[in-house]
Order: sequence, then structure tokens, then C-alpha cells
Amino acid sequence: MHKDLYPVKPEIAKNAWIDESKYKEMYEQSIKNPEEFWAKQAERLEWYSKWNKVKETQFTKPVSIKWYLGGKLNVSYNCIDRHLKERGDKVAFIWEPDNPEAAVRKITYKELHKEVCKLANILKDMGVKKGDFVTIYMPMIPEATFAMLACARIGAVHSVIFGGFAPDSIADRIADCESKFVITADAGYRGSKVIQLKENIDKAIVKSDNVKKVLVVKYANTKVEMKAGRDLWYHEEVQKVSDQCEPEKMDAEDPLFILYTSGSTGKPKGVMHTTGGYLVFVSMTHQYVFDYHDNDIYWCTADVGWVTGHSYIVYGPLANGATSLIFEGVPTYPTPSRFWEVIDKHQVSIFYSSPTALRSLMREGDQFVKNTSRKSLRVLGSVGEPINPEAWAWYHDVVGDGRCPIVDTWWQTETGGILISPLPGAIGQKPGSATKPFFGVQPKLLTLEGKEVQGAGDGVLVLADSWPGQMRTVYRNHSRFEDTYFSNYPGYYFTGDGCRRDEDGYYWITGRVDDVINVSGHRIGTAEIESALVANHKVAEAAVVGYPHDIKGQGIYAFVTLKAGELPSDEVRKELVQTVRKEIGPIATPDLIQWAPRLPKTRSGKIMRRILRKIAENQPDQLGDTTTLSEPGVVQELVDNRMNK
Ligand code: 6R9
Repeated sequence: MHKDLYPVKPEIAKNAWIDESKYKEMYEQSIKNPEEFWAKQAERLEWYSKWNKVKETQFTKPVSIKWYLGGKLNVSYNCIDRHLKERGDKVAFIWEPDNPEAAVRKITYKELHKEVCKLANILKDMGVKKGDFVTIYMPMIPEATFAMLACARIGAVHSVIFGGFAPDSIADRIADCESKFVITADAGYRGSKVIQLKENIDKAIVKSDNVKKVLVVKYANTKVEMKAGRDLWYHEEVQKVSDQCEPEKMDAEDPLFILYTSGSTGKPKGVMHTTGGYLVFVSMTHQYVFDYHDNDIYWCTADVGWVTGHSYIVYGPLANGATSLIFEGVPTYPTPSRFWEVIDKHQVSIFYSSPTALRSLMREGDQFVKNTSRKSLRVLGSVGEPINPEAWAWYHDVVGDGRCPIVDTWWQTETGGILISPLPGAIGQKPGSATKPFFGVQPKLLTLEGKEVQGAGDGVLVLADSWPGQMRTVYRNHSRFEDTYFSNYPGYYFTGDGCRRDEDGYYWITGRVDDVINVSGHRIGTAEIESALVANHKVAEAAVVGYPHDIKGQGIYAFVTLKAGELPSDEVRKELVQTVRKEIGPIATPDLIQWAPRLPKTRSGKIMRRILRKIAENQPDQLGDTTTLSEPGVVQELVDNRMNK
């Protein structure tokens, strides 16, 4: 049995920014007097001119979220220039390449300043102006972060696309924000595999003709086609520009970036984050949640293509003048000791990773951990999905040798930063619980009918008031923003997650309550996978649900009806897998495909996913009410042939 509660370790509390009584005091202030609380927190940044109002937010239609109104600042200035006087020679980024034999790169704040200024000047020469959108599709190399910061420096809005997305997904994301500029590399590596990034961009651009310029970093030395007049080599352009570039004075509410994320319906939404509130929030959460101190070496294993990479590899750590490690590789290459070897090699003290990575390593056996020292570690973090108590205990006992608190951080692309998490010196941990709300965060549990659950109980998780890092809108679709997050439970932000609160007021996230599945910590809308499947001419209809998966958390289970005349076979199954990989990317690869001559539908023709979910979860005795089905026999057929027995 696992211990219930892992109390705060006194040796951690002693040196922590926040201890138990400080947490209580600050939390209370943050709720009672948010304006004063957040005004004080904003002073962690340097502003060209102060805001004239801290907060103007409304969760009922018309929904409007604004923080630090009228304030002026620049994110790149705050992440770089501000540190030059005292920390110019401090390392901002350590880059650990995929191949452990290849050379490490260390980039000081002074060097980062030059690199970002040069890239900002290249962007200007390419014609990028304040407010323009720039698509970034890069391997995990330092240039990816230079690109983000260079955009921020000149007031361009970046849209980073994860390297695992296929040309069609890239094309959709380029078209949605009509981005005219792309920054990419010839290719990248992941666990010795080569990913042809430039080739994917070329294919994507054919489908969306708005792209005018593509800047290409020569990295893997693969052969790529360069289109004259459109494509530019970074190493050539960088020779032509100055290493000084004045940062643009941005309004607190000017957009900083958009990031596409899957929803339960339709195409991915462009989640928009702005400048002032976002930076205050990621800087503050990075400091307090990880109990970050000046001499820490901090490593977040996420990819910059996801929000975790944005907030906790780049913006939060740099705003705090930290040394942030960028890792190009994968946890198991060349061996399952890689993470722990990198920790020893660079003396990492704060390590932030995901349950799926931990589970895949746990399975390999403790010897791969125990043959490393890990003495430098002080705080461990987890994000992306609920962490099962077994993986938690392994992380704590084996990886952390029982010394390090674990911060299980719950948040979302939409929230910009961490909202529910232990603070190492203040909140005791329970394995599997994200524990307590961060400052200013007011979680509530509601019944499906919208009634508030008091005390211990289960419900959907909503938030009662805004925090500075909250998304501001779905780009170009404010009504989708309002409908998705503010219409089911008026007056609240709806998270899409289910949650339990225990007797101690601890929060336990139970998973999505919408048609979004969380595969290895990546959110994928079932609707997207379904439309990828029906893009294959052999498919008449498809329904996709999640099912429990040992390593990935959730796996993708597809029920597929073929068109009349098409015969099911393993070949067709393989072909459908390829279709999905081509339409969306490898992250959406179905794990199981079951042939479904017919799908269970209501009399009005709606697919009954609730029933399919139970079949996929191998709980055929819990199908619930099937009386509204138009053809009740369909279900037994599917149960008998399920793939997951
Ligand atoms: C940061 C990030 C958000 C969804 C979220 C929830 C799940 C994330 C979690 C967690 C339980 C945690 N999630 N962290 N569930 N415990 N510590 O992952 O953003 O990709 O937008 O996913 O991930 O379901 O709603 P994003």
C-alpha cells in the first residue's frame, strides 16, 4: 500500500520561498484582494510604463479577459536584457543533443541576447512586422527558442507547431492564422530517427499559398530543396545583420503567441496568450511551484511544440534568469538511463517530466536508475495527465531516493501556467493528487446540472475567477471561446476535466469529461481522428474513443465501418493507420481498430459514444441504458468482437 500523505520535508520548507503559513496567508490575500496581490506580483518584471488597471475580467457573455491594462513591456527584454547586468555570463540554455556523444551547447545570457537580436533583425529583413504571425516548426535545438524570443522582441506573434505533426496539420495551422512566414530546419533527430522538417513544410505550403518566406536552419545537413525567392538559409542571413535590436514596446494585452490545441469538436483552436499577464504568471509559478533559486539547474523534458515547453522551458525560467536545459532526445535512447545520466552530467536540481515517460522507464527496471547518482536533484515535477500512484511512488522512492518532493502540476494550454499543484515547502503530497490551488485560483466542483458540490465529492472542475495567464480568446473565433469554456456553466471557466475533492480539500483530476483523449500527455480530439479515418475512401464511418493504456495513459480505439464492397483485413487496418499518420501525424496513430459493420446510434442518428467507450474499456457489463438505441443488436455484435478482451 502507498502511504496516504507525504508531509512537507522540514529541510525543504526551511529554504523554500513559501512555507505552509505563507501559502495560507498569500492565498487568502490573492482571493480577498486580487488587484493588490497581482499588482505586487507584476513588479517582478520591468515595465516601460505601468498599467492603469490590474484586472478587468468577465466570465459571462460577452466574455472579456484583460490584465494590466495600459501597461507596456517587452517579453524578450524581460527574459534576456534585464539579466545582462548581473547575469550576463550565466548560462541561459544548456542544450543536450539526441546523440550523447555529440557536443553540448551552453548559451549565456549575453550570447542569447546576440542570437535573438540577430534573428529578430533577419525577421525584419524578411518583412515581418509587429502583429504578424510567424510559424515555427523546429527540432529541439536552441534556435527554436531564439525564434520564439526573436518574435517576441519585434512584436510578432509566434505559432509553434510540434515536429510530430504531418503536412496536412501544418497546412491547417498555417492557413488558420494566415501566417506568411515560417522558421524551420532541414531536419531533426529523435532517438536516432531523422525527421524531415523542411520537406514537411514544403508539402504543407503547397496546400496553403499564403507563405512568402521560409527561413531554414541548417542543422542535420540533409538534402533539402530551397525555393528561390522564398527560402532563405539562416546561416547566410545571419552574416548580414547586426547583433543589436531594440525591443518593441508592447501593450500588456498584445498577443504573444497562439498555440493550436484539440477540442471535442472541429479543427484545433488557436489558443491565444498575451504579453503582460502571461509573463507575470509563468515567472511566478516557475519560481514558487518548483521553488526555483538562483543556482538551480532546471530541466523540463517537454517539447517546445507544446505549452509546457513555452511556459516552462522558455518564458518562465528565462523571466527568472534561470539556467534551463533543452533536451533534443527521448527518454530511452541510447538506453533507459538517459534521463538520469543527463541529470548527473549537468547536475540538474529541478526535473519536470510526464507520467507517460516515467511509466515507460519504470517498466525497464530500477537498475537503469540506480546506476546513476542523481544527488543533485532537489524537486521533481509531473505534468500532462494524472499520475498513477505506482508511477508516483517509483518517481519518489527510486528516482528521488525518497529525498525530493514531487509537484504534480495540473494545468492546460488554455491556462498558460500551473493552476493546481503542491508547493514543495508548503503542501504535503498525496500520490495521484495535484493537491491545492495556486494563488488566485478558485476551483469549484459542479454537478452536470451545474450545482456546486460542497466539501468532499466529485464533479466537473470549473474556475470561479480569472488569473493573469488565462487565454484571451480562440484566434479569430471569440464565439468558439465563449461557447467552449463559458456556456455550459455560466459565470465559470469550464476546464473539461472531471475532478474529486477529498476531506482535506485536495483535488484529484479524474480525466477529461469531453471527447478529448489524452495520449501520452498529448491532447487529441476524437473528432479529428474520425475525420482523418473517413478521409480514406474505403471508410464509410468511424467512431473513436479512449481506453486505458499501461504506458500512454489512454490509447486510441477506433470503430470503423467500411464502405459496402470493402473487405476488412490486416492490410486495410495498416492502411488506415497510415492514413491517420499522414492526415494528423504519428501522435494520433490508432492503437486498436475494430471493424464495426454497424455503429450503435440513437434514433436521431447520433453515435452513442458512451457505449463504445465501455466496450473499449472492456466493461461490457456496464453499458448502461441502451433503450434509446435504434438497433439494439449492434451492441452485442461489437462486444463479441472487441479488441480489448
Ligand atoms: C499542461 C498540459 C491539458 C489536459 C488537462 C488534463 C490533463 C494535465 C495534469 C492533467 C491530471 C495533471 N492534465 N496535467 N491531468 N493531472 N497534473 O498538459 O496542457 O496539453 O493542454 O493538456 O491534460 O486533462 O485538461 P494540455
